[in-house]
Amino acid sequence: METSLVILKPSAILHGYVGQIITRFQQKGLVIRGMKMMQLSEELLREHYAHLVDRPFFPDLLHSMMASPVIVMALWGNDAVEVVRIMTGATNGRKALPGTIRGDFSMSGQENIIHASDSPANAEIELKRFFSPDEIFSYLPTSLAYTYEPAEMK
Ligand code: IDP
Ligand code: MG
Repeated sequence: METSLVILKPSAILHGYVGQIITRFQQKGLVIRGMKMMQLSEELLREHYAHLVDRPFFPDLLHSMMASPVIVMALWGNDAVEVVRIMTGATNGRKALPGTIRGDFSMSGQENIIHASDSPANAEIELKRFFSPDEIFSYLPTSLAYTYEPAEMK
């Protein structure tokens, strides 16, 4: 089992899509092991988006990500990182397939509703970036035995 880091961006908060997006993750079978609202700082965003700081759109991205508080989530499950990325869809909402979160809620490359970790290694780094250890809860939902076969719960 693994945990992915998801951010409901200001484009999700300001459109009022929070409930619909969280519902999708829960009905898929991902378990919410951490969730909180926070205001992102420029310092944190420069670290989180270090691979983009030299791109011409970076100042706009910073402004967009600080436009409102965000909601950060730790989502747990088998192959959680890959499952969440599949549910997220392509970066540009106009290219993201219908049925994906970006495909269904976004028309934009920047205002694309959520962030999702892109690899298990980055998920571990991002979880530490946004959560302290006491904000992650290791409970098991009662439905687990009907979400996975035994061999899948590793
Ligand atoms: P990802 O979010 O699909 O992993 P990344 O390339 O890691 O995509 O980019 C991080 C975020 O930066 C995107 O989700 C989007 O908000 C923004 N972004 C990426 N490329 C562009 C672009 O070409 N124009 C505007 N914003 C972009
Ligand atoms: Mg990325």
